[in-house]
Amino acid sequence: MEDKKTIFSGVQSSGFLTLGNYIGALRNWAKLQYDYNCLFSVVDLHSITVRQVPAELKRRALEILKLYIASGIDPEKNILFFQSHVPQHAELAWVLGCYTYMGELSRMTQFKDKSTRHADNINSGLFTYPILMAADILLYQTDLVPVGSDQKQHLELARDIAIRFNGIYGDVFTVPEPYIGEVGARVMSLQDPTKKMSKSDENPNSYIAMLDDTDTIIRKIKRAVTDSEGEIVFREGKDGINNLLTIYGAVTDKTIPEVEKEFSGRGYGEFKAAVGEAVADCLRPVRQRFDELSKNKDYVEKTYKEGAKRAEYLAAKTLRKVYKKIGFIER
Ligand code: ATP
Ligand code: LTN
Repeated sequence: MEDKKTIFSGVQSSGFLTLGNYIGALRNWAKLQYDYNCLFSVVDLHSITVRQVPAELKRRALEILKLYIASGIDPEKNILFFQSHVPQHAELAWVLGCYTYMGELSRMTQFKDKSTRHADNINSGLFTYPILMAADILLYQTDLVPVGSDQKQHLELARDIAIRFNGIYGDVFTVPEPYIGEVGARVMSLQDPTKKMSKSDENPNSYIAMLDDTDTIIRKIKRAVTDSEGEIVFREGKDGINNLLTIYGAVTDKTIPEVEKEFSGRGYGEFKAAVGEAVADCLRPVRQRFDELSKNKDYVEKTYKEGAKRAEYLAAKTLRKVYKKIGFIER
């Protein structure tokens, strides 16, 4: 690998990727590929902490990998792979679990959230999830991890585990830092704009899927919850309009004041129609590249097989070092 800093990130294969994932993650990752060595994984092992239908899991995982490429992440410049194809993730997770305290895991807010939402399936994977995430990151001697604010606590734990391990055995792991790029817009739900737009939301009208067609996008934006004031300005209490202003700004590369000026004195109907068109224009090329990739199965397969090979080479190197330091007999 070239002498650049290493970046690792991933998305779980647990639903359709949304406009939020595109604006908050994929689109930004594509900009990092020139300055960093990047690994982007579809973290399928993570997604089974919540029950998945096998055929759907398979379809979604492949869809996400294709969306990475369609968003402009070049498989030649970056390592794109499925987490389940690189066995060292699960192996290192076991090891790291022996250096993580129950108390630390109990404090994770995602565990508290998800165990409330899935009260009928509070499995131990849900509890140990952050250990697997730490393994993902530490296996590649990752310097920087681009994640949203909801993942900061998990990243902090990965750092604590790395520091603890290094404290016992010497410098084994690079201690990762969160990567805070340009302020990434946070896209909110179209139906409840106080919540973030989420791929696991039950109501499909609350999100724009990256693969929604133009008519669907326009219809969903038209139905977005706003207010009855009729003024297109970014202001506290106008969560729906603030969200549409943010979305329009993000997809057209304009600032909020520019957008406010553009629509000053115009009605919500006209504004929503413009936002719908702009979002559709932004996602159309991604969808077209996605459709082309879908016709080219061999290329996609070659990409993830090659990605797994390159990832495994790096992962095996770290795991060998870990086993040696711990005192396991060498093969
Ligand atoms: P889930 O709803 O299943 O928890 P999610 O849609 O929140 O999933 P993640 O897999 O947790 O998506 O996130 C993948 C990446 O996309 C993260 O880096 C996250 O910060 C980013 N992201 C997700 N949703 C949004 C959003 N609404 N706005 C901005 N960025 C987002
Ligand atoms: N937990 C993350 C997904 C994830 C991840 C990672 C992100 C799993 N392993 C390693 C960055 C680095 C999520 O739910 N967004």
